[in-house]
Amino acid sequence: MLLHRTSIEDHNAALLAAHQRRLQYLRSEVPQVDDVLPLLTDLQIAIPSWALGTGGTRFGRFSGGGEPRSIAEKIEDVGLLHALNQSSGSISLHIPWDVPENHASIRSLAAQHGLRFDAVNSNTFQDQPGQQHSYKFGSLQHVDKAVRKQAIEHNIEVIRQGVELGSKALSVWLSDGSCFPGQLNFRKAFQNTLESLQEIYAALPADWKLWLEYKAFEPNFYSTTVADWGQSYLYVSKLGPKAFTLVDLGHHLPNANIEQIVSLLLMEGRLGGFHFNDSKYGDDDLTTGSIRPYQLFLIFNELVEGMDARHMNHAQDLGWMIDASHNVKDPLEDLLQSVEAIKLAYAQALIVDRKALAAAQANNDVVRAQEILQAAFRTDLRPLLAESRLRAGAALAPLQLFRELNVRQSLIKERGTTAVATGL
Ligand code: LRH
Ligand code: MN
Ligand code: MN
Repeated sequence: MLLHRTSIEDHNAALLAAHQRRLQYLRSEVPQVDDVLPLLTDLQIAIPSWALGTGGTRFGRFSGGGEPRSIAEKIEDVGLLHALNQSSGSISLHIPWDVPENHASIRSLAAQHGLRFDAVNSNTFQDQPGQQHSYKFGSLQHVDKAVRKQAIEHNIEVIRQGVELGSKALSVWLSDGSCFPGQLNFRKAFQNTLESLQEIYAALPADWKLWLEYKAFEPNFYSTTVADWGQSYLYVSKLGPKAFTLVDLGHHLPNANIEQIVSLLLMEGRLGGFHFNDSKYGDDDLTTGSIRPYQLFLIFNELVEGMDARHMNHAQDLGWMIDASHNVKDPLEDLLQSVEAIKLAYAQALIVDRKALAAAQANNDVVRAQEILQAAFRTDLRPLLAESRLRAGAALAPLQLFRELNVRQSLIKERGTTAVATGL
């Protein structure tokens, strides 16, 4: 389904007067509004191909229908999101859930929608039909060299696919670990994993990055071989300058101080980027900002401060991606909500009075420091986001327009109700 420009223009025309009223008020309250606008426009959030269909749990899946059946349809869906918000300008493929075949035509379809290819993700956490060795007891950590070799080769193949598509990063998440004490020699598992990663790293093109994700538990419930940021940091610092730690917000033990982790990784030049989602209990993969929006803001607060201190480009120097799953929502609506929440947290962090905060910190004025942060967090910057969309040619209210245009019904008509999503 293609979105016509006129649909967006008509929608914006109808909402314009109310929008301008709100923006004018915001301008009178927040002097930095016009400095923040271009930064907001620049920030693009990658959409994972596996989040475009309805998710599920091991207990079941309830598809809402109209799910993409091919890479082309996944690109079309992300194109639709991008047309609505001009903030979802790339797609991240997961191989072999996605099997890119005709690279040139996939690339040109993406370009037609104004999209590029974000990181490519490898998958050595599931066995694929016809695969010679099983990953039941791990992949890059495996006690059997032949299994490790198979997993290394898969990662190198994923890099090759990514090169064809114009990706610039390989994202590695390992489910490797153990379910019971005694199952694994931790030191050997670490060393095997490191050696395997070194072989993959050696195959990275010069302008590529390797992002190593960590996760505290699941599917292994006793140990994970890349369990936390410290372990990921250890691997990436041993690998070399093109390796970075990737922070998936849902991959921490309860109550972890993620903003502090982010700050230190950034300080050490080892923060690769994010998988945004939200979590109440574990790797819940809920809509970003739906459970702990203040935490999200605090993460962005560290990002803005830390990136500025290192003179980094906010939009380009880190990977920004969603990694979510939607069991009861329309996936596209959910993704629109996540992008909005991410950009809102970013905007709030951008208006923090940094000079005043530094002064409060220098004076140990704890109350003032809290007031400064919460003043930014509690400012309603939604009109600012809407204005950045308006200027970029997107919809003032993407979710509203998505519903007004009955997008899901059109997709169901076009693609049917047969459930097709792959992935978790
Ligand atoms: C693992 C994970 C990782 C995978 C994705 C499907 O929980 O976060 O990023 O690639 O989910
Ligand atoms: Mn993830
Ligand atoms: Mn996850």
